[in-house]
Amino acid sequence: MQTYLNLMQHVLDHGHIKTDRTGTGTRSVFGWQMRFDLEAGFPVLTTKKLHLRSIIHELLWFLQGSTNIAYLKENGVSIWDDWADEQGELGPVYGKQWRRWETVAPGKDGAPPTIRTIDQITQLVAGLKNNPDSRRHLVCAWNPGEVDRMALPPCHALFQFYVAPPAAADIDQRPRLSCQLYQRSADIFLGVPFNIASYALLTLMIAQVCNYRPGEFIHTLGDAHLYSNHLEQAKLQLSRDTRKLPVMRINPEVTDLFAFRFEDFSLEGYEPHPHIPAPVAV
Ligand code: THF
Repeated sequence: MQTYLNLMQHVLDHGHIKTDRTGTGTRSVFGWQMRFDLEAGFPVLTTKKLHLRSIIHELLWFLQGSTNIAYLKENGVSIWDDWADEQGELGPVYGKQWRRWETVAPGKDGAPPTIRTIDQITQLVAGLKNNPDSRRHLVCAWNPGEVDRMALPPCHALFQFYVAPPAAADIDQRPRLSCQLYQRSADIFLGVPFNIASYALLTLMIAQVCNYRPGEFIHTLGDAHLYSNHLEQAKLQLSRDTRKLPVMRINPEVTDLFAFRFEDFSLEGYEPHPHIPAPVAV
């Protein structure tokens, strides 16, 4: 996770001082990339303790196609509370776009047009299994026709998968599955550690259901910023040494991406430095 600390140090040293929508103020750079080998351990921060429970439930919630925080609340996860309305609704955010992207289907033979929904995740898994070399393994959460109805337009806007053939010397001769995410806006202290762990987990889950080996998670950032009220926390983290990465164990019996439950995951050997609290900018 040294690559994450390098980003943090770079933004502290070279970030532009910018205002932002939340009124908090940031130091920010534009364009950054980090790579994580998913066979080198599970990429979760060791320089502060992360709440894996929230990350797993959030991902399962996205995969259900849900846009209401009720499921999160039932499971004690509060990371989306600040953006939901009184009914717990967030508008057509990630879950909606991943599983039920709406588009107009022209009516046949003079019939009026109808609404067609696209399940991008189901199509993704089918494509990865049936046509691994395709360059179209994409999921897009940024729906320009609907962003103005979202409580928060997606930060992790677009991701792509890639299947690489094994090297001749590899003992495990299965192809390796990698994922690259384009994140338009990246809250380096609070959000980015969540986002890395979340997409790493999604890649492990999809690799398992497709019978591929985990490859890399590549995290490409647009506006990468440290909020002005996170600077002391960032410096504290930079003073800490990194530790051995834990291993994520996933119940090997699950072969349907939508059948995973919270109990199917266990993180082994996670021995981080203590948690560092920080306020979230809303
Ligand atoms: N808005 C901002 N300003 N930052 C973000 O990271 C962010 N997100 C999501 C949507 N809007 C965002 C929400 N994700 C925490 C973590 C992730 C969030 C929101 C909040 C957070 O407060 N984490 C604390 C507590 C963890 C917990 O309660 O489980 C932490 O210390 O990590 C990023 O996509």
